[in-house]
Amino acid sequence: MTTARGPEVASRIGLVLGVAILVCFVTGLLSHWIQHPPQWFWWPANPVWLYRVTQGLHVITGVAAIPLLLVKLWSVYPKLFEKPLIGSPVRALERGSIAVLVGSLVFQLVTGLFNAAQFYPWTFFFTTTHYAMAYVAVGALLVHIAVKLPIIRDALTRPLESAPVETAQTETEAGGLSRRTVLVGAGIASGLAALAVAGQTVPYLRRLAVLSPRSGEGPQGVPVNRTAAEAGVEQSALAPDFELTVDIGTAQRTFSRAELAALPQTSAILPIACVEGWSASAVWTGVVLRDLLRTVGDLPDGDVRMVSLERSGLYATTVLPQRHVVDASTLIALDVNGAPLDLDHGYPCRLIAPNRPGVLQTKWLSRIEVVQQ
Ligand SMILES: Nc1nc2c(c(=O)[nH]1)N[C@H]1C(S)=C(S)[C@@H](COP(=O)(O)O)O[C@H]1N2
Ligand SMILES: [Mo]
Repeated sequence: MTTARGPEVASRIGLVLGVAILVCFVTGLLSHWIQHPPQWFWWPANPVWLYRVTQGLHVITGVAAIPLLLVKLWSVYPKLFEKPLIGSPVRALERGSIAVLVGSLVFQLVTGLFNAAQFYPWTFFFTTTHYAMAYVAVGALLVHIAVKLPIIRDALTRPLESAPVETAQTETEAGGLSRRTVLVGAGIASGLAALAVAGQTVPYLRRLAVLSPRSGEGPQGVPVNRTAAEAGVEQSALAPDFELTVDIGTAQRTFSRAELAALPQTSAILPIACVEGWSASAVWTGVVLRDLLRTVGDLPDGDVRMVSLERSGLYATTVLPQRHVVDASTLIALDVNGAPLDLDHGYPCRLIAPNRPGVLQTKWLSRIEVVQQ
């Protein structure tokens, strides 16, 4: 038996894995709440890059956790199959909680990775399942830590290469693999995995983004998540009689693209930060949303719904909270990086608001309406 296995390695890997999971969980909760805000939830419009950072961390820590989890499983592997498999009720409970923990963690990491690659070899709805399973995983993790606390504390306070007598530890006995080697190897594997996805969101790491499906390719220097053809809006977006309707409840007005372009134009440097972990900053130019609303009537004090030319689907409409409606850098963009929006970036006009997930930056706008309370 290679004795580099055991609590010394398991507890140290577990500690780092635990931190990664915690960061991943918290950033994941944030992302979920921004997209499905509970009454009490508050998310600021500034700093504009905050969601870019939290969601980047979500995907990076999730990917970094994969090698760590594998080494963690390896470090305790013989124990997982120790006889009796079930045993006494207490033992059955302990083993059951480990089965739930391992199962839910593997589920979270695999579905998350596949989602980032936009690969869905399953039929359930990703976001709700991934969200619900996060509570299962973290709950099982807390139980696991509580149950193992004496072992963890003991192992962490012992020097790494000290071993209990019954698992006498020498390099040769361990097949040349010392505990330090295992830990350093796990760290390198995890670091490399993190780097391979970090490039899709950290600009100067872009060339390392070998695992990143959308790392900077796309018209006008911005990746595209869903094209106009995929959304079925090519005809309506290019129609010469296109009009954007702005309805503030008490008044309503329509604007052609030329009329929008004739209004005062403002530029803002804002990122598109996709929930899948890629992000890219760009210079957006267009009409400040609150100014556009004011051309129709008094600035309403409610949330505002963005309706796309896209007829159906999850991205056809989104609701922009009031805090973002009144922000001076929330634009109905007509241009990006100095040229009219590419059809795939939302031509004739799209929403771009600060510190919001990409999925809520509605493209191909056809209607803006105040949500009636
Ligand atoms: N109408 C509509 N808007 C949309 C989408 C979409 O599919 N349909 N995709 C969203 C997603 S998931 C992202 S990340 C951003 C990407 O914007 P981009 O393609 O211009 O980079 O647009 C968002 N706006
Ligand atoms: Mo996205």
